[in-house]
Amino acid sequence: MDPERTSDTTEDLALYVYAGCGYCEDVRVAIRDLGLTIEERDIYRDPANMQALVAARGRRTVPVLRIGEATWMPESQDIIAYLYERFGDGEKKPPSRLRRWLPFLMWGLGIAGGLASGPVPRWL
Ligand SMILES: N[C@@H](CCC(=O)N[C@@H](CS)C(=O)NCC(=O)O)C(=O)O
Repeated sequence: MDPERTSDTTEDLALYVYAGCGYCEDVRVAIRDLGLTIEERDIYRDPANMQALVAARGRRTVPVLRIGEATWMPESQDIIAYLYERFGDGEKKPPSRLRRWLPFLMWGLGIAGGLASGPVPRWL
């Protein structure tokens, strides 16, 4: 592992998000996987965040990673690639999208299984 990378911090980063945004969750999964802490700025909870985002980008689409003062990086997949490139150990790869959807898939299968093994309807 590059020793310089271990001393890299996330102090220059802020992630613009809002609650319930699926693409933001993709980025959060990567952040957790990398063991990072990145300040989140919710654009609906704090109007100043919305104002700053729209002033910089002309649109409110999130997630956007702010890097330092001047760089605003949109697109969840670009943000994820950037984080793995900067903070990954060279071997860690972004988690697949399946990993994000697996809990929902299992939940759906659980319901389907529950229905299939439920009480036999009277008309059968
Ligand atoms: N391709 C973008 C899509 C981002 C996106 O569609 N974000 C939604 C929330 S999950 C959004 O901000 N929609 C409101 C808008 O675009 O004004 C990415 O992967 O980051």
